[in-house]
Amino acid sequence: MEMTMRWYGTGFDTVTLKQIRQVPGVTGVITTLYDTTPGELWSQERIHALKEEVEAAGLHIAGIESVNIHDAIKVGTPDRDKYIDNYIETLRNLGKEDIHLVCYNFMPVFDWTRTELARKRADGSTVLAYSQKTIDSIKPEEMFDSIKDDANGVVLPGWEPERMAKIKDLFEMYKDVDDEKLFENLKYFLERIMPVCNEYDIKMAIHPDDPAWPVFGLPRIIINLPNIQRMMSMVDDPHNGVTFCSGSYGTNLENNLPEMIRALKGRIHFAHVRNLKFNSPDDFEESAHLSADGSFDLYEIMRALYDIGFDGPIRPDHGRMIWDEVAMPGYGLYDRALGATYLNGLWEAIVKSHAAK
Ligand SMILES: [Mn+2]
Repeated sequence: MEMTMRWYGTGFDTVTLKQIRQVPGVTGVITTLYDTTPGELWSQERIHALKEEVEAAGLHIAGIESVNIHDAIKVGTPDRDKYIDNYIETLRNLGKEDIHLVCYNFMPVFDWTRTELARKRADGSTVLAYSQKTIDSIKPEEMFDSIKDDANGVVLPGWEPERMAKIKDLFEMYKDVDDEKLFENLKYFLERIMPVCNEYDIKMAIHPDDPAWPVFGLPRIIINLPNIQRMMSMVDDPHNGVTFCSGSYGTNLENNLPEMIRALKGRIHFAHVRNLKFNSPDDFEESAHLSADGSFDLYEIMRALYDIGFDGPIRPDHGRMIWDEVAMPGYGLYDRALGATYLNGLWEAIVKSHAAK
């Protein structure tokens, strides 16, 4: 595996490439062109400039998170082909710049959902949290207003204000889209992009829906092992794979994370590893990465990745806000650096314990 950190780009991220370079063992970044909109064509020039900036800092681009999918593609409207054409061209331009991993998601309306961005914990740190009771008591259009004051003034990925202003229209757009329709539209998209993925060896890594169940009545399909297996078999190509995100699949306690990893051998192209602390089955918060601080055994998760021979990029995921840092919720430097160091430590111990046998 290669340890990486997510970086939103100069002007968008409070964390610098220099800081990331100084986290022991981190050699790459997972980045994006944050000012592009879904459906927009990424020029090779802009990708090249981003790559040069990252490489000048002594790092490399290990993958893109995300190239977002336009709603027309997810809904399957008649104009979807023009957006898929742009997506194919973007993939081609990434391939020409020697970038071979793309993370994306197929979630309707909301990229991810949390009810709090700064829940205070006993140690004074703040974390993202989710309460189903809160979701059940508010309307989707109230969701954005309820969290935006805790966003530390930054635009959250998937929660852009201009997008949230259209939220009722978005719900209207998705009103006839159920699980079956969403699978069908995903299949159509994947079938169209696989030729360019094969030509440039680009691994597509779908990110799970977060949380891994329907929210506000919207369909959610990338939520458990049977659904991922369906997704992979309907377009059976090794380039059609997954981002294994422990914090997203883990929202559903029925998902056995190490077992899922073992079952997905060869098709996990990217890993997000973090912990969650469940206070009840429908209330969780994003704890520190350390196993003892949350509900998951991070050693078992890392061991499963080792056992399947995982060799892709991995990154610590959302971190707590600690040491008075002000940053995008979940994406401060300090706790993610602790997370990377902890995951590297687990990995070193696993590797050496195998070598000793
Ligand atoms: Mn994730």
